[in-house]
Amino acid sequence: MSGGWGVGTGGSGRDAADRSSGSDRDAHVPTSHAPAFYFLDLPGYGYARASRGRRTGFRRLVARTLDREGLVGAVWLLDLRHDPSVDDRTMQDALAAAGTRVLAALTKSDKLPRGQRLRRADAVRELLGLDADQAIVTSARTGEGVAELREAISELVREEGT
Ligand SMILES: Nc1nc2c(ncn2[C@@H]2O[C@H](COP(=O)(O)OP(=O)(O)OP(=O)(O)O)[C@@H](O)[C@H]2O)c(=O)[nH]1
Ligand SMILES: [Mg+2]
Repeated sequence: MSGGWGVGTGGSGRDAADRSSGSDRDAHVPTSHAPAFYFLDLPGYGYARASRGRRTGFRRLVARTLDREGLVGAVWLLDLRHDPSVDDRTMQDALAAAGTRVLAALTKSDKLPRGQRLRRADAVRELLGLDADQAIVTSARTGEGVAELREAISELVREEGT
């Protein structure tokens, strides 16, 4: 597939809460309680064509990433136009094995006529066994679904912090 995938982590959420309670007490400074988080952008896989060494390296990178303390979930970028590839299935297995929460961003919606987008989304979602609210049709070109994706990520991060 042509999409990479990113993983959000929320390791510093508690630190932010600790800091703000201190400043609240000492100086009555209004503080933001927004949890801090960041994204890791993993390289695209396509490793069916890569050397054995690179495949092993990539598998380790994924395993280590999914094992990170404070990992909130994975944003999995999948091209809306294509059914999941063998590599996608391998990634699905890794995500399932690690018990990672997944948001699927079904990308490049601008490349499909409007009428086909939801149909394709349902097909991909069903092939991957994802719930309706786990898959979001997006386009970096038109911005379709980007606000919704942002909100879904915020929700994941918020849930992790409670
Ligand atoms: N039309 C369209 N093109 C897109 C969209 N998203 C990404 N692209 C294009 O697809 C190509 C690849 O995008 P990248 O974001 O580099 O993909 P990637 O999977 O991160 O690539 P690697 O990190 O190299 O594996 C670029 O030419 C982007 O401009 C989209 O929503 N619509
Ligand atoms: Mg990339």
